[in-house]
Amino acid sequence: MRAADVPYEKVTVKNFPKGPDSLAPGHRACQGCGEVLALRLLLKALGTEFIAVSATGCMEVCTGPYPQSAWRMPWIHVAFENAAAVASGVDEATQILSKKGRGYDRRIPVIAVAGDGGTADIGLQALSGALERHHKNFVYVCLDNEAYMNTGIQRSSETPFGAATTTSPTGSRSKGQYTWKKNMPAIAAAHNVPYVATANPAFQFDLMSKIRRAAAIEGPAYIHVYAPCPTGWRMKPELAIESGRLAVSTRIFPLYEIIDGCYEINRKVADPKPIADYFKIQGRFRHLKEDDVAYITERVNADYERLVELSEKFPVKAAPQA
Ligand SMILES: Cc1ncc(C[n+]2csc(CCOP(=O)(O)OP(=O)(O)O)c2C)c(N)n1
Ligand code: SF4
Ligand SMILES: [Mg+2]
Repeated sequence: MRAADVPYEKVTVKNFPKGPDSLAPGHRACQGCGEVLALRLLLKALGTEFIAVSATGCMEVCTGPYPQSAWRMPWIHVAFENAAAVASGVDEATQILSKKGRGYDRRIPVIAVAGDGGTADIGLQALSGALERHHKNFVYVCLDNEAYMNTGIQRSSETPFGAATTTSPTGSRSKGQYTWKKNMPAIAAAHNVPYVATANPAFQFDLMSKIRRAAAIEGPAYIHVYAPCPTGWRMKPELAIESGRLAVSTRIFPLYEIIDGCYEINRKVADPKPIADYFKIQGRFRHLKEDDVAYITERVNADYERLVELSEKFPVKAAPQA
């Protein structure tokens, strides 16, 4: 079956999952952390019928200080670089056990979770292998807070152009990060996987529906999640959702899906807000001048237009009616 035709239950106001959160309260994330909010919503959408694998990073450190765990399902903490390798092994093992009548009598999604450093930098090789091998029940979630936050805000290949971090500082010789974000959704899609999506906790129903869709599709899936980090972004803790909304309305972080290689933009932005609105609530961009912002705006718009072009040339098509 085409991935576009696989049925799944969207999350709406009416059917919002009830019951206790799959991520227990009392974890140690910073006040206003958008990354832990995204994780909580993702797990809530899935319930507890899955197996989770986490790379080292903020979410693992905050939720699993030995001997405690906030994860209310089987959860494996692995090294920084190998969440995808371990999750793919768990997927194969559960399938073999099931075939032998010693495992589950239904499909069990295996969800690998890692930060941007654990995904786009050190874990990229393991992720590429897992996507290429086409594991059936494998879903990979990158929580992108745009730096190595757990170890003190070092730049990663997902840190946006111009952002200040401790290793891309500002000063007379530097304007912060000088490279553009690595395009992880495009890299994942290049492995010919059936499902790739971007998501954002400010759009909670969209985010929760996407993880359900990813888990329902047979084959590897990749979701790249915008994860606002007030501590690392030098932002007031109450602004994580506002920054998420602005990331979409300025076109900085478009919401889209790539299904069977076809593109769908989930929130079209015909008339984008000024990127300066997004930058002014985050201290990491405080040093940027008007011409820097104009330079970034040009690139952001060009990237968005390319996405629009792809969605027009290769649209996700509904299945023909029988
Ligand atoms: C091989 C290895 N190198 C470095 C570290 C130290 N380390 C642990 S977490 C981390 C940063 C994690 O960054 P990211 O994946 O973006 O997750 P975040 O904390 O930002 O959510 C680093 C460098 C490690 N645990 N293992
Ligand atoms: S450093 Fe950032 S991502 Fe990590 S727990 Fe704090 S707010 Fe969340
Ligand atoms: Mg990070």
